[in-house]
Amino acid sequence: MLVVITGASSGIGRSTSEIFAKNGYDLIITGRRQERLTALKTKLETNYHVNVKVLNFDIRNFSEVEKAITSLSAELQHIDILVNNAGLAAGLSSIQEGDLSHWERMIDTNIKGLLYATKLIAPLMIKNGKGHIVNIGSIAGKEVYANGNVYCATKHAVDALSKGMRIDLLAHNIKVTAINPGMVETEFSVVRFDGDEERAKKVYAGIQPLLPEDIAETIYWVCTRPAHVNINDIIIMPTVQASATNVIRK
Ligand code: NDP
Ligand code: 8X3
Repeated sequence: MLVVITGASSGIGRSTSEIFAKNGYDLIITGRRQERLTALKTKLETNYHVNVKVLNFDIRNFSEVEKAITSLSAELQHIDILVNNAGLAAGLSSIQEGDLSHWERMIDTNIKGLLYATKLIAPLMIKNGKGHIVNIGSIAGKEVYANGNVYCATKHAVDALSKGMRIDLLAHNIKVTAINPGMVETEFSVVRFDGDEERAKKVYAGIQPLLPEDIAETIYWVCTRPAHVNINDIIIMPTVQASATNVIRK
């Protein structure tokens, strides 16, 4: 079995790579930070004796993604599972004060990047007669919160695309699952606040957030249901979080 995980250099993607490798799956791991991906490949191949291929591309650039996917050998084009995980929030500002470059990064990564990977990999699954696509949405794709405007819009788009893909790929025996986490402690908030680690730490102060491993286990679970079962949609939250903004802190 072969799994493609986008955004495997950090957080949820890295943990997801670990759990699949531990269970004997071969992997294609992607991201921009080549050194991290190479180190992860070495670690997973050494510890779990699986094959790991690194693809280094910026998911916002269709021709880079296309070049990487079409360069795969025939064997590596037999992709069983695609985890569309690469994504980010950039900024937390009102709509009138929002930064255009933040908006473009989020739209280009979370919506267009997910579409690019899917457009290139779904036809390979169709050729193989089966497949499973797991889209990482967010509680921000189910609710909207103050200053979350464009990030929430991109994750609402992921919600809509997951539903649309499920319909379009139904005839091709391709499962589509959306997983929508609440707060997970990864590099997410450091990226959101343009590298401000102190501000990022405050997001998780006084709470036990989800760990990337929690999401990885959920992804692995949905991908290991029997052939006749598809999990359409999951919202997974820390116990201390009831909605995007209702959080109990110590
Ligand atoms: P991290 O910042 O830890 O990881 C994000 C990953 O996405 C990195 O591997 C990064 O790789 C990759 N990525 C980002 N931009 C690009 C790009 N332009 N091209 C290629 N890869 C890219 O965050 P998380 O693990 O938390 O985020 C993973 C997903 O989970 C995202 O879609 C996020 O929206 C979603 N999510 C996160 C939640 C949270 O609270 N953490 C909650 C709900 C959803 P690199 O920088 O090497 O390119
Ligand atoms: C990440 C969770 O609440 O910061 O998708 O939007 S949140």
